[in-house]
Amino acid sequence: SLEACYNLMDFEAVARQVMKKTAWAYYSSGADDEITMRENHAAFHKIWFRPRILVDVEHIDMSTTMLGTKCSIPFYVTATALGKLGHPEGEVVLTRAAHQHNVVQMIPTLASCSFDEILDAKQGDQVQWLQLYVNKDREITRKIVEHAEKRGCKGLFITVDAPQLGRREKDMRSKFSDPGSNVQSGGDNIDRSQGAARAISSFIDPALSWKDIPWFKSITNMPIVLKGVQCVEDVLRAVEAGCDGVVLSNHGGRQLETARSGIEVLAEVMPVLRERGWEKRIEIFVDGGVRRATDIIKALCLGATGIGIGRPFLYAMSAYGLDGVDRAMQLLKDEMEMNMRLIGATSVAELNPSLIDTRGLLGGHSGVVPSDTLGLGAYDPLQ
Ligand code: HOC
Repeated sequence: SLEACYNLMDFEAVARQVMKKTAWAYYSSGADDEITMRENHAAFHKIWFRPRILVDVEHIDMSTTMLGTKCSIPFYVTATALGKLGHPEGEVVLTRAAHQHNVVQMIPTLASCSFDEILDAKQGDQVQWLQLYVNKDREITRKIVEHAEKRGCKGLFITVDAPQLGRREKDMRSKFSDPGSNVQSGGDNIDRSQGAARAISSFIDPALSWKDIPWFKSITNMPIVLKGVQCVEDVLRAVEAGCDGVVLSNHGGRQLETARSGIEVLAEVMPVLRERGWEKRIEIFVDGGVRRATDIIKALCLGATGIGIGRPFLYAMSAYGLDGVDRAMQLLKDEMEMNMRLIGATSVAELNPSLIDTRGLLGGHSGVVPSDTLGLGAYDPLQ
């Protein structure tokens, strides 16, 4: 039952039971042997806290500013495709929950609902950003961007880690027939025999490059954020290109296998930005593997501006609809307040690198394949 869900992993366990097999395969799959997907979460366990005692922590303020907008909490609903695979109403369920908790929502290009349905579901001064897959036909992209800006979106997140689709074998094995309806920009000339991801992604332009950034800047006044940056060199290049932010992300472990976790890349990026005095020139977001508020707090200590959460909210929605996402967000908020108290930090601004020990994270990689892979990749023959 809903009340028996005490953390984000509990929703995942319920979703796995109740979702259609093909839908579960699409949401849960990662690339190849799913090593990066697992590492995304595991990397947080390599960071330990160095809390401060005897700080007056009666009042905790979790508010922050992201891309110039005041937000009540530093996590956001990141873009995930095909919301109707999990719930008949799709992404608007996430919009409603985000409103209830004053959480920012990133609208996915590959949503099951239309953009306007998601934009219409927005209430009051709720903040939404747009995630963009860049179409081979730039006029389509231009129209999407202009429309989103006109309808009040406050940030443009251009996905840059997917010039080609990663191999999600779990998804490929499931013979996909229902793309969750209404997928935008995908066209209908699609091959549905190799999983959901392949079916919806053929319009995406693999020729997208740094040369396109000035064009994006010329067509919108929204802050521009590159989503899927994976090393400090590209963060520096994004600053030089005039981008407002980057998301350190490997696409939930669904694209390049053995790409590093976002949190590890964050630990590489922040010292270099600080050394150059560039940390105010660009906002650094991170996603991937976040399941606990302690994960969020660790990223904030390292210097992240905001933390994206994708699958957990999809699972909560798939398991219990709006009530599920509502509870998932509340649980995270409660965890966050409690853990900030236990660390001895009363505001997001007080979270800093001295509150964490990152030696375990920075010790390099063993190259050992996690034992649960058993050489079978993502395939579970017992399922
Ligand atoms: C080459 C395009 O984000 C997913 C979605 C869609 C991926 C498109 C990749 O399944 O991760």
